[in-house]
Amino acid sequence: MDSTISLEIIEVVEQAAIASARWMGKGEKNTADQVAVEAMRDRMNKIHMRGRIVIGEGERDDAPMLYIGEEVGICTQPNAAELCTIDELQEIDIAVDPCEGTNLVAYGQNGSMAVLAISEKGGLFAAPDFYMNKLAAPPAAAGHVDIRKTPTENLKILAECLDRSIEELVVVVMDRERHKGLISEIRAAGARVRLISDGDVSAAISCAFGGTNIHALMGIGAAPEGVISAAALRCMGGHFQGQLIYDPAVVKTGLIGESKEGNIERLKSMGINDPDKVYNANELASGREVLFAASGITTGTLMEGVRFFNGGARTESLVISSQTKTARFVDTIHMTGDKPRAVSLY
Ligand code: VTB
Repeated sequence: MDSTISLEIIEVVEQAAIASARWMGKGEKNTADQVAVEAMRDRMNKIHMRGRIVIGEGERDDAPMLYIGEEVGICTQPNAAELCTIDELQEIDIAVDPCEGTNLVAYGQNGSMAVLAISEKGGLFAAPDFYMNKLAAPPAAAGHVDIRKTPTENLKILAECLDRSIEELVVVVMDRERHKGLISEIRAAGARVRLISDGDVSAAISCAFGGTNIHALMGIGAAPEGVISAAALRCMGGHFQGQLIYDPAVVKTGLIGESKEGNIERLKSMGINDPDKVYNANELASGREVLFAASGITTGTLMEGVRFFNGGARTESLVISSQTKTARFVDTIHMTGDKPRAVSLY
């Protein structure tokens, strides 16, 4: 993978975050998403790369932009051989979520971000638009906790790995009816629960960083975002496991079909013969090189949201690279006004 991509990709998530943040608090989640998609796509198409969207806004018919299979980048043009170097012509796979937590943006709440993951061709699991049961935990617990164990067992293991009591653990869970039992069990085990209304990618990656006071993410969210979370945790050595949910009795709304058998067939047609398989971070983001980038739209645990001022905007982003073994926080001032002016540092 060409190393300049990791620098340019920062601008991709920054531009998506800025576009979406203009719609913060306006109550229009679809617009907040759409403008992020457009901005992300525009900026991607200015990069010397040969990208293919493997996780995006949906199938081509439903999503006019950043649909699954869409090619992005200068090196996808017919005359690419004249425009690009051999390195830049290597095919890469891209998973995007231009506005993760659309409701959070629409209602001006914390924790939304523009996010993506990149790897060489075949390096990211092309997850179907299903739900996924997820378990994320810090590097110290990687490989010790296991989604096949009960939450109570995992909390005991987590406490041991982190050298603290269960009472000192905080688990993030999405506030959903389907998590009623899970929430009761975590509380009964002694840990504390942080309920979020949306945005489990932010919660998952927060597990990889000490000092966030987030020690695990448990529960069911969307599968495509599970792959993006796994990409970050794979680079950081954190724990991530995901198991697809295909039984409408477990999750009734949204992404999966009405019939369990029908869903199993759908998975088979996508090449997934074992619907109960537990995927770990290395399987969901298996590439030799994996790159993760995110920019805060509204303020979250790891990043500030976009702050607009007269003549510009300021963003905070995070780029994690398996190649350089870095997690880089980038604080950027974008000067958009015509007249040069002094920018406050605080
Ligand atoms: C959302 C969103 C998450 O999953 O909850 C979605 O906030 C699906 O769950 O961040 P619901 O259908 O219950 O809302 C995520 O997008 C990602 O996992």
